[in-house]
Amino acid sequence: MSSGLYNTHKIDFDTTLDLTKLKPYGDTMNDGKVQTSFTLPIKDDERGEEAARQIAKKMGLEEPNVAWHMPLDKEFTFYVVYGSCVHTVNYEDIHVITVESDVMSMEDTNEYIREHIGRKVVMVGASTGTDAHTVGIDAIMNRKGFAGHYGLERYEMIEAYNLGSQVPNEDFIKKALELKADVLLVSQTVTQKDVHIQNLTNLIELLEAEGLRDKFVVCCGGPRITHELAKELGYDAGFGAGKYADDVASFAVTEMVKRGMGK
Ligand code: B12
Repeated sequence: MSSGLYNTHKIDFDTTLDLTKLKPYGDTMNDGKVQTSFTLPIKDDERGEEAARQIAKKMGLEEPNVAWHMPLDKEFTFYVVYGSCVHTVNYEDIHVITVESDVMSMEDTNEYIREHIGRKVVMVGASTGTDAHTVGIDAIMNRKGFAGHYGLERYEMIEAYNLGSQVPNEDFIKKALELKADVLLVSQTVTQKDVHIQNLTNLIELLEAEGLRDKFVVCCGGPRITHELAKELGYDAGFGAGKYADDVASFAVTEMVKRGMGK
């Protein structure tokens, strides 16, 4: 079964891969193949297909192929286009700021809290400001959790309070004080006109104005949130897609201990 085919492939892979000129991979190294989808506000006919091809070319796709199109309405059409991306990026030059704590399991986090904090940690979460999306904060907090990761309500050593959505920042802070919170968890989904930035900034400004910023570990999350953005806005950490209760719990409890909020 030793496969000459795979060996050859491996050799090609290694010799043609240039990480300073990184491109998408489809079938062969450096072919640049990508699939993209979009909607155009036009009717579904051949002229529309040509418009989709031309748009794809302007997006940097060579030999675009409209693989699928369907009318959404009389004057709106959805397109799926394949093509070869002509652009590259220098992967060697890319550096990102990420959350640095190790991710612990629920059991290990409970044990860590028992050992280093010696009491239950209070975490209060909400989707704040105008944001009505609850699924993200529920994924982090609800007992059943999300995608195989239990939520914070299930952690024996965490008292988790999920305040729901559209919680004004003032009410959020008031409730956090009432509950003697250690950790604040903010979810922001809608990014239209940068409303997430305004909501997130406003919370930090209010905390600072009341001299409360250092009292809490403050984390935010949502599909457009990166750790880098969160830090820029004055948060301790930010968590985006693919992050779960274990990520934020591990970060928050180790941060508490670093800041002397433990035993
Ligand atoms: C469901 C939904 C709704 C529902 C929400 C119902 C509810 N109870 O939540 C309803 C219909 C109400 C809704 C309304 C709107 N929506 Co909406 N909605 C969605 C949809 C389909 C799914 C979002 C979702 O549930 N994702 C699943 C969760 C699990 O993912 P997540 O939020 O990213 O969470 C994960 C991480 O980000 C992270 N996380 C999230 N929060 C936190 C917090 C912390 C502390 C941590 C650690 C981690 C963390 O952990 C989670 C698990 O990994 C998305 C499209 C999509 N497919 O994503 C649009 C979408 C988010 N909505 C959108 C829009 C525009 C709106 C409206 C403005 C539409 C309108 N014109 O009225 C309104 C806004 C209302 C408001 N004031 O907020 C846009 C946002 C676009 C943008 N760039 O801003 C999207 C992307 C759709 C689109 N393509 O246009 N929406």
